[in-house]
Amino acid sequence: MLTAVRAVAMAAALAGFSLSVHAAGVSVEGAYARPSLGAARNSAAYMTLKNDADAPDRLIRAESDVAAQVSLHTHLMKKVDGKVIMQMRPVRDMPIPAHGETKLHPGGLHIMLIGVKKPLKPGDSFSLRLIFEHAAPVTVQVPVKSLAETMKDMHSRPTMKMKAD
Ligand SMILES: [Cu+2]
Repeated sequence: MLTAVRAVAMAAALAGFSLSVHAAGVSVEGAYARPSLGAARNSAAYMTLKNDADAPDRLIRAESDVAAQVSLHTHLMKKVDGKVIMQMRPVRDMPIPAHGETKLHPGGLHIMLIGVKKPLKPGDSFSLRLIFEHAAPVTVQVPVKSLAETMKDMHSRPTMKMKAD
């Protein structure tokens, strides 16, 4: 039995493919971006990052030709003169729990596109490459949604969620 398994493994190795059916890593679901507005020429991309590995991972960088600069951002609630305002600030990375997911959404974590090279309108799409600490890089095609659709997603609250199983 063992020798048979070893023989199969060796044949697989010689054929240049791995016996593992599924490579653990990070996958991306529901990616979209908001349209760029006015003269600011900024946009933001949102998505769910799913980690099916046994160890936590992190999104450490994002790259795209669509904008002059691509940064990882979050929103913070801040009290200024007794008024609560929402402010963006860069983050070093976005942790993704083992067998869990991290949701990027309006009002929370997002990938900031600073200085888009041409205005992004609903129906447009662009390519975005995500680089992780451990998992293989993932390139996603990101469709641009309308502002109304983007705002709808603002109510989905939790930024980080552990899979309950
Ligand atoms: Cu931002």
